[in-house]
Parts: sequence; structure tokens; C-alpha cells
Amino acid sequence: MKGNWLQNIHKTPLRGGGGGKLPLNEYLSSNTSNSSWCDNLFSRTIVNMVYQPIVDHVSRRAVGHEALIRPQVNGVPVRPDEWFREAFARRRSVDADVRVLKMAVTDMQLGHELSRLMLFVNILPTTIVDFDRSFLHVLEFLFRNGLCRPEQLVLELVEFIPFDYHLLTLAESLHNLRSFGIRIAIDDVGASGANLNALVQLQPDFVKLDRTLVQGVSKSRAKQDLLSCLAAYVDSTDSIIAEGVEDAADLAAVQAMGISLSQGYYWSPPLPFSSLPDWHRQTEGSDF
Ligand SMILES: [Ca+2]
Repeated sequence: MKGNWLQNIHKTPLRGGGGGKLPLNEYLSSNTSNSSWCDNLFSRTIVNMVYQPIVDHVSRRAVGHEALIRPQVNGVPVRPDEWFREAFARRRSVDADVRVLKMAVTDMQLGHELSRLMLFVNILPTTIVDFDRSFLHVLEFLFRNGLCRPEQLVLELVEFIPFDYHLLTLAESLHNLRSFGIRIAIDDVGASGANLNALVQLQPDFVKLDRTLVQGVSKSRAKQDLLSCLAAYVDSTDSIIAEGVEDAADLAAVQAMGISLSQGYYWSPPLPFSSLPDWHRQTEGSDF
């Protein structure tokens, strides 16, 4: 028994990529109340998942995949951050995070070859410190029913919604999650000053360097200096993941700093789950 939610998750073939113009303002104006808008947002949203490999530079093999959502409202692609912002504004962001986690775990469930690799799932800090602990209960359900292993999960804390939570409160909640064996990443480090503080306070297992710092690093002395400082700060450079690596020159530059993990179009675009085995076969010679 794997729970009815496994059958209820709305899955359709991937249409379109990420991004897309946001039609939410138009959509909002056609709905009269917040609650009906939000209910409609969820019921009329198709959320597809794609996965981007995170690759070890030496072995040139993936160590994990980041799960990324591609929402569509009324058939029109919506930017994932905007979809989450709207859900947050209507107090439904925990539901949104839970939905994404369930979809990713459904794809990568135990028994599939790819479940031996890490599964990185983006999560809002507010979901972690949620007072009714619903996210924690979902995790307990997943582990208790053998749907995933705690060691498989890496929760990426994203900060695109400004919210004044207390870092110490978040650290306490993270302590509970880590006691399961779940690992924590801080996303988009370098995109703003705020997450440097989180880096100090939360001592994450992984630090994901923002793509704006990584792209063009081979040609920018300033970016090289900043990345070198960050790499020196994080004790083990195995813990740093450079995001947005798009060409061999930038890959060589981050490798020269001792950074051993990266993701980006140089390796692979985000792919539908059904395409991942082919990517692994072609890139790694894996026998899927
Ligand atoms: Ca991320």
C-alpha cells in the first residue's frame, strides 16, 4: 500500500519548457475571492516535473538530480517562482511544496535504479518552520512506507520569497530533519547577501553557487576571486555545487578552484523523468 496520493498526482506529458510569461494577473482578475482563486490555481494547474543531473567532475557521473517544476495554468506555462509566490501569498505554499516533494518521490521511488542517487528538492524555509508540522508528517509517511530513504533526500532552501523568519528557529527545525538523515543545501548562494548569513548559521551539507556567479567565471577575475573565497570558506569543496555551468571554459575554471560538483546545460538541460535513463546511458555508459 503506497497511499492513494500516488494515484492522485496529476501527471501529463511535458509540454513546453520552463519560464514563460505569467498569466496570473489575468487569471486573478477572473476570480473573485482569494480562496476560490487558490483552489482554482491548484485544481487547474498542471505541474510537470523535470530533473537536472548534478555531476561529479572527476568521475563525470551524476551524483544526484535536482527536481524542478514546470507549472501550467490553463495550459499556459507559469514561472515556477511566481507560482510559489502566489501560493505563498494565499497560505498554500506548504501544500505546493508537499505536492512537489510527492511528485519527485513518486518518480524516484525506491526500487528504481535512479533512487540510489541523491534527490534534491527545493523547499521554502517557511515550510520547514511551519507550525502545524505538516511537511514533517509527510516525510515521516514517506519513510515509514518505504517510499524513499532519508539519505536520498537533499532539501534545497530557496529564498525567493522575502519572509522574516528567525534563522535560529529554522536551525532547530532543520536539526529535527537532519536527525532522520536528510541533508540540507542552501540554494542560490551569492544571489543576495541574505543567504550568506544562512550559510554561517545553518552549516548546510551542500552550498549551491548561484548561476550569476558561475556563468562567465572563466573570463571574470572578480568572479574567480569571489568563488575562491566561498570555496575556501566551505570546509570541504565536495560540498559546493556550481550551478549554471554552460561551457567547458567555465567548468575548467570552477574545477581549478577545487569545486568538484556542478550542474548546468554543459552537462544536461532539465529532462523529463522518462528521458533520464537515456542520458545516463549515453553520458556514463550506465546499464539502465
Ligand atoms: Ca534549486
